[in-house]
Amino acid sequence: MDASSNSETSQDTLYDDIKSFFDSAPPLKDGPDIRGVAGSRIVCVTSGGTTVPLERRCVRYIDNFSSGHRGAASTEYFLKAGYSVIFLNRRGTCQPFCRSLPQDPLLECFEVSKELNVQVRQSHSEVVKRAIGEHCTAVEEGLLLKIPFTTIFEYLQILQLIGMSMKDHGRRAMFYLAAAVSDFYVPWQSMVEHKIQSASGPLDMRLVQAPKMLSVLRKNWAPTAFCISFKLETDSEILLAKADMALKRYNMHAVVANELLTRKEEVIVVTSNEKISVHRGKTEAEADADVESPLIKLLVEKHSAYIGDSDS
Ligand code: PAZ
Repeated sequence: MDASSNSETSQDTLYDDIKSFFDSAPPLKDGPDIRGVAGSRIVCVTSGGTTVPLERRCVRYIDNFSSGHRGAASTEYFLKAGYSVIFLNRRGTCQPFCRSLPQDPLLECFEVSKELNVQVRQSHSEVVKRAIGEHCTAVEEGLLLKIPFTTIFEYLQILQLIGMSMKDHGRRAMFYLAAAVSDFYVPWQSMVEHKIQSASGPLDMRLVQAPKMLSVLRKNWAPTAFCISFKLETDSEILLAKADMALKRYNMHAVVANELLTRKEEVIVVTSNEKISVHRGKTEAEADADVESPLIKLLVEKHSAYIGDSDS
């Protein structure tokens, strides 16, 4: 067998795996409707981690560490840069415009006035007002659409629907795939219906590899969109090699490489001809106090060059 027929075979296997994933996944309750999203440039920001259910009537699931901070902060910077954002986010993780809110428990942020009106405590009122204002404006003007997911089944089905409906936006569409998507999962058809019983002894369960959807996103769902994926590692020795590999294998326009412990301080943007290290500012007051600020600035420039290339 020659090299080209080898790669055709692995491509066929990938398509079979993807088909069987979608055919067997529990159908979505409601599909997303992105028609109301306005604006000339549009980005789909994915955020937070997917869960892997172990039972159909799910009591137990595998989860990961992702807080959704990267996706929420990036969404704010994309909105500032004039993009419309589809924020595909894990339920219960960080939301845009909420980062500055007080960490106090909800009930401690409010008080009841003498007239029995509920009001935000004076100490919190400025940040709460700003967060509500910026959030409402973005949603009401059709610039921010938030779509929640929990499981890997929901996430990949919704991503496919968004991908296919972004086709019309051509090169003006971007995918910014910061979600931490499970590499392994239990196929729906081999998952037990009811809660796994401990009386049956040690748990022996087979997880299969999740099909790599990035290549179909690029090739079939949204072939003209500008695609940025993320690569997280805990071992700095392998990080850049893995990011390079992902760039080539999935034909991404850029891969953002980050390490678990330093992900809020530094990321490295890997493209086919450069590796650019992006840092956050040293003080809270600086314009780039979040690493997402200079990161989004850089990616917006690269996206503009990509759109410009096609215009010329
Ligand atoms: O969500 P968060 O702010 O806690 O972390 C962000 C991140 C590390 C999940 C993201 O930057 C990332 O690398 N996502 C891809 C992870 C992966 O390699 O699957």
